[in-house]
Amino acid sequence: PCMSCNRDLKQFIVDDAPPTVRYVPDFISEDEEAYLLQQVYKSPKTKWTQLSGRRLQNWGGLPHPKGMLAEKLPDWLQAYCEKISSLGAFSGKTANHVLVNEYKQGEGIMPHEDGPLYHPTVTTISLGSHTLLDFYAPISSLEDGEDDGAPQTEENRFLLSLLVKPRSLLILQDEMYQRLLHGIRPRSQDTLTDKVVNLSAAGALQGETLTRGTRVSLTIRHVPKVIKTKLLLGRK
Ligand SMILES: O=C(O)CCC(=O)C(=O)O
Repeated sequence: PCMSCNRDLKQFIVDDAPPTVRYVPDFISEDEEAYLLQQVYKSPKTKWTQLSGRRLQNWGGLPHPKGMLAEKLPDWLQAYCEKISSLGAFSGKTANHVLVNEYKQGEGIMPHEDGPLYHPTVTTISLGSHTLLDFYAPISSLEDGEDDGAPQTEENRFLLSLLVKPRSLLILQDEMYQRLLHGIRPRSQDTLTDKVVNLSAAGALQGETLTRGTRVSLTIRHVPKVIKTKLLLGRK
């Protein structure tokens, strides 16, 4: 692993969020963004799965408790997996799985956890549009009388948002990955409040209203448990 990398990434830590958020603005250039969007949209139609509120491409294999039957990543994704991994994001391992999500204006994703099949780090490159990634406290398991009686609505569990701009890299670990849920509200516009904890790092101002367009995100992760196929023998 790259010894200087953790230090290099330190300057990108978002101090006003729980541990640990790194936000790297302009991680890729406009040319790279255009290239990646071109690759996403020239993939076979059959790579897309339509879900409610978004569509996605799965690359690298389907994560499974018994192990992921690994599939070779296309070169255009492998290059970014290696680039991000060389920063030390996956403690020396190389990312081997990518989800491409496409959100049209007004679409989103329900609050969820990413679960135990991944090394507990998620890295995301955003293309095409900004979004707000919202974070929520988990539903409390406290018994009657132990809680404060407030109903556990989504609104009450909402904690903070991160503004992710196009071409940025976001790295979530620790409590932000392991404990909190994340989601994207299905909205066409975002007004930035003091709940957006990385405003200055993202070069934005409180009170600003941003209009969303179509956003494509590359969610790049490491799946530790893989079933190696014959074709992959000899790969690292
Ligand atoms: O688009 C994003 O940045 C979030 C994607 C996500 O949460 C997921 O695919 O599980």
